[in-house]
Amino acid sequence: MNLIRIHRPQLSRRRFLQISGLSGTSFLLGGCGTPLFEDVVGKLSEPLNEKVEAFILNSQKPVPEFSYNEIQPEALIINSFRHTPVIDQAKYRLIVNGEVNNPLSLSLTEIHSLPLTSMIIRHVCVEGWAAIVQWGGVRLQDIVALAQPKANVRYVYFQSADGYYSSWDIASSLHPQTLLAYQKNGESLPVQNGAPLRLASPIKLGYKQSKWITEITLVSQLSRFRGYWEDQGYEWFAGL
Ligand SMILES: Nc1nc2c(c(=O)[nH]1)N[C@H]1C(S)=C(S)[C@@H](COP(=O)(O)O)O[C@H]1N2
Ligand SMILES: [Mo]
Repeated sequence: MNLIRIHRPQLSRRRFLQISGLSGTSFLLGGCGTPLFEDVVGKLSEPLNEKVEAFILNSQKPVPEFSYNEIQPEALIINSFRHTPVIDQAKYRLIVNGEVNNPLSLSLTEIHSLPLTSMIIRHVCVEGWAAIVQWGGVRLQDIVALAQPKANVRYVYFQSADGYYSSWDIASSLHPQTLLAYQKNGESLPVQNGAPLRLASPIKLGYKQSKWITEITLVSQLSRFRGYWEDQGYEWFAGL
C-alpha cells in the first residue's frame, strides 16, 4: 500500500489556522480524532456541538472496503455530461458557505494539509457499470466541521466547474467514507476524473459523486434545484 501513502510536508496547526484565517476562532468539533482538530476548545454552545457530533456518531456503519489487488484500473469509465473544465490549480479555492458560522475559502495547499484518508470502494453508475477504485482525500466531515455549521443545517449543495450540481443529506455528507478526493488508484486525481477535488463515497450512486467541486453550500432546505440528473427525474437520495 506504499503506493497510496503519498508523503507531503504537513503544515503545523498554527500555520494552517493562519492561512485559513481561522486564528482566534474555534472548530466546531473539539474531539473528532485528528491532530488538527484535537484540543481546540469549542466556543459554540453545547447543544450545537452535540447535534452535529450525534450526526457523525449515528452515521451509517462503515462500508466494507476492498483490497489493493481488487482495484479495477480500467473499469472506471469517464462519465461527464459536458467537456472537462479548465481549472488553474494555483488559483483554485474551495468555497464553503451557507448556514455556517465560519465560511471558508481553502487553497489546495490547505486542503492537502488536512488528514488524508484512503479507501478502496466500488463506484456504481446507474447506467449499468461499476468499478473498484482507490480514492484518497480529506473527509467531508472535517471540512464541514471547520466551517462550523449552524444547528439547522440538513443538506449540502455541491457546485462544479462544469456547471454540474448535486445535493446530499447531511448524514450521508458526514459519513466517515464520504471524501473530497484528490487521489485515484495511488496517483494524483486525473483531470477527467474531477481534479482538483471530487466527491467519492461508497454509500451513493455515481451521479452523486460530483467532480471539479468549487463550492459547498450548507443549507436547511433544498431549493427546487436538487441536482443535474436529479432534476431530470433521477432519484435524489440515490443510496447504495
Ligand atoms: N461535475 C460532474 N461530476 C460528475 C459527472 C459530471 O458529468 N460532471 N458525472 C457523474 C457520473 S454519472 C458518474 S458515473 C461519475 C463518473 O466519474 P468518472 O468520470 O471519474 O468515472 O461522475 C459523476 N460526477
Ligand atoms: Mo453515472
